[in-house]
Amino acid sequence: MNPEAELARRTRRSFLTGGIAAAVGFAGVRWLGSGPLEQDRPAGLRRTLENNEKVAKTYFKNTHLSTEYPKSAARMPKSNGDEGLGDDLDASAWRLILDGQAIPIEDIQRLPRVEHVTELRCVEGWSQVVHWAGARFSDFTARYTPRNNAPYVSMETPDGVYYVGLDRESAMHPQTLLFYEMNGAPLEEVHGAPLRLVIPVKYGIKNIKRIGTIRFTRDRPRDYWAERGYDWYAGL
Ligand SMILES: Nc1nc2c(c(=O)[nH]1)N[C@H]1C(S)=C(S)[C@@H](COP(=O)(O)O)O[C@H]1N2
Ligand SMILES: [Mo]
Repeated sequence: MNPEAELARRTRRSFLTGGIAAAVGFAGVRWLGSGPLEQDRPAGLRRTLENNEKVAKTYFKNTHLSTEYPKSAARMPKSNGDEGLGDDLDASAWRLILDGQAIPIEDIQRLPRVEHVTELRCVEGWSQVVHWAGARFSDFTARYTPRNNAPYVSMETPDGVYYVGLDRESAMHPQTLLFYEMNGAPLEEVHGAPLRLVIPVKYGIKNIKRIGTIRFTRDRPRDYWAERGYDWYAGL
């Protein structure tokens, strides 16, 4: 066998072995309480693989989606919080900064457009159903940082005055959008133009307006409201 073929064969083999080891590891818990192992191995293994699929599907089902409402229920929320919106926006100069890339708004608008009607919930006790349209954060990530698997995401306004820290799982949630339209109209400055985050699995404080910089981080990022006594996770 030539060296490439041999390497390919070994890689395939260790991949398989690894997969089986993982499956068996999983099955171990079940097998502990379910009697004879030896004769049962092929069937057991088969069951395990079926079990893994069930676990994956259950997990998928459990991925909590925030309630969606009809478009007719959407209204403009009051403008609440203007930290980091102090300077007049120069829309033509704005770029989203990510890992040394400067991305114009047009590039984000070219990503698949996604809409949903969900509730913005402020920790102060009010909420408003809003119709948002933009790009999924997960689509943005796939396009601009395809191999990044850092556990946290940090987002800051261009002036660095307002900043949020997010766990990767919530950032990658299918309803988390970088959005540029609100209730069918271009996003207004007071609501975070040119680009803002909607993350329905979190309270309003995490829905940062006028995003300037995005970073993927190993350590938990600082967070404006967490530093002022609110819960860092701020999940709903
Ligand atoms: N840059 C920035 N984003 C922000 C805030 C802020 O002060 N500055 N306030 C947050 C809070 S507390 C809420 S409830 C929502 C309010 O969004 P709205 O003004 O569109 O209703 O924005 C969030 N995003
Ligand atoms: Mo808020």
